[in-house]
Amino acid sequence: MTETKTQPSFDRRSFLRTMAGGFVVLGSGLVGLSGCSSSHSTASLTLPPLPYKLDALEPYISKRTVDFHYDKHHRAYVDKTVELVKDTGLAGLSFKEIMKKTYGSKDKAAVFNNAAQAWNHEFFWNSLKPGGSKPEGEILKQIEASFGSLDNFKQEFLQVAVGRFGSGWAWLTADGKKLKVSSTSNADNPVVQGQRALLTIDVWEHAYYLDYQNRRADYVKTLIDQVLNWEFAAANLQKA
Ligand code: MN3
Repeated sequence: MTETKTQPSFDRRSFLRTMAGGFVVLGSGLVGLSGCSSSHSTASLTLPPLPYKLDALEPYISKRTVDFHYDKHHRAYVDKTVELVKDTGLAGLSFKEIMKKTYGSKDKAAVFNNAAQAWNHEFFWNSLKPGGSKPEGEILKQIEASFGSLDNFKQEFLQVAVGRFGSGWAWLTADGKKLKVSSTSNADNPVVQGQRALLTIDVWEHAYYLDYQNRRADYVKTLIDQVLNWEFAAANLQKA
């Protein structure tokens, strides 16, 4: 177990995750790194694997941006949530359950912010697909019924994303079968507001600054045109 010399990057990440899990075990007062106890209560709160390679979204999002965004920002929200729920009644719940339970609670704002950001980021990675995709079938029908045309949807989605002042998220949501675009501030999301999310774009500066500097509109338009995961959106719509 101590021989971890030349790991490829994915294995190195798995190893680091294992290490992080070990610290959790230590932190909760159990016995050391070897005690990979199945009973420790934050087992479900781990950084989910990125659904593609770090460079898979190039040239639209650079490997460097994805590396920082996933391995630093997303990981920090996960780790902070684990730290904050340790030894509380929230330990053992998923990020989604934690964000729903703490939404609007003043004394749990930090827990909400971190758990919701962990959930938002996993949803964001799944909202993107290397090589892109096109809406087809039922979801295309609903896009056209709700926005008039796919081009109108793209324009409205771009506008809400660019119009969000400060940090936040742009969303495609479903209200029954009716589709809408909206944006939320900071860690907030449509799910805790009782809506169904289909797709999201992260418009925090950390999502685009290395590649696009202050040009948020260029970043959002590029994602909309090149890498949205319409199969993920369609699957989310089917659950509606
Ligand atoms: Mn982010």
